[in-house]
Amino acid sequence: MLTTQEQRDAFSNDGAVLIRNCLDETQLAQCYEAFKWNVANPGPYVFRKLDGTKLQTHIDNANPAVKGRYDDLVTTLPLARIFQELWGSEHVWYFAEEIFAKEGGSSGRGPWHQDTANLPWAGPHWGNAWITFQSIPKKNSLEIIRGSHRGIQYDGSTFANPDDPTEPLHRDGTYPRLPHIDKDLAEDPNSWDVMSWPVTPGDVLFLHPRSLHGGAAVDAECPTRHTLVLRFFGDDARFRCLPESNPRYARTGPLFKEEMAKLNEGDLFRSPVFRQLA
Ligand SMILES: O=C(O)CCC(=O)C(=O)O
Repeated sequence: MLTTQEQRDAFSNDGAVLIRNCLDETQLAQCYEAFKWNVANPGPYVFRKLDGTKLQTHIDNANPAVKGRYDDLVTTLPLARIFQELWGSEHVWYFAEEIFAKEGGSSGRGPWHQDTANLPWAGPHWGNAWITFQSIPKKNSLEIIRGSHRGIQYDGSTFANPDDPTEPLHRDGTYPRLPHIDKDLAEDPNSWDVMSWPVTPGDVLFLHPRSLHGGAAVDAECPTRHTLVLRFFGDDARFRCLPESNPRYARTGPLFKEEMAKLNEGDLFRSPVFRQLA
């Protein structure tokens, strides 16, 4: 086994677990090369709404031009096997990548959110492998609310309003508005159970994408964070229709729209477009 019972319990109960020294130098270098290509070649889902604001972050998602490269790369990494163990799933598929680049020491925290507000996903067998290429202190790392993958599904954040990170994505009332977690924490540091870890290159944070999570700010001490997120799913992963109110996200979410249109509420999440790894 690549994981301990303690790590499997942590993923299941808390929604996240950090596994240290998960990738070797070669694997890490290959991931970083792919990340750098991604940054230099933005795809159709590159996110520019934070450009010029205090939250400026280069975010890109599921770039079709680099799909083949990641589909091959993930066959050489231990991540699928680790998720197989964390979930207890017989099979594992690779979904796609997302990249986050914070530079210049002045980008504020990425809004708290659940990926399942933006993407049509349900079920326990989903996972993000959060891979960061710099050493990051705890205060600048990804933060996750313990156990929130099993809690309320909130509306998403538009990620477009630096003054209100809870500005709703669907705003039709299907899901409650996101709580203002930073405001709550400023008033009472114990109001939310926040998990985060310092990371060094090679460590991988495995999180369930329904967990409430947000990337902490960078600062003078930690000016750069380059993060590659690789997403996977397993046997008990299902399609869940998103609200229809926001045209960009209506029913299927923005990614793999044609494939997603073939799925109905509650269907097993399966499509030949996703590489099977186990
Ligand atoms: O790294 C970040 O700032 C955010 C990561 C994230 O949202 C994700 O892994 O889905």
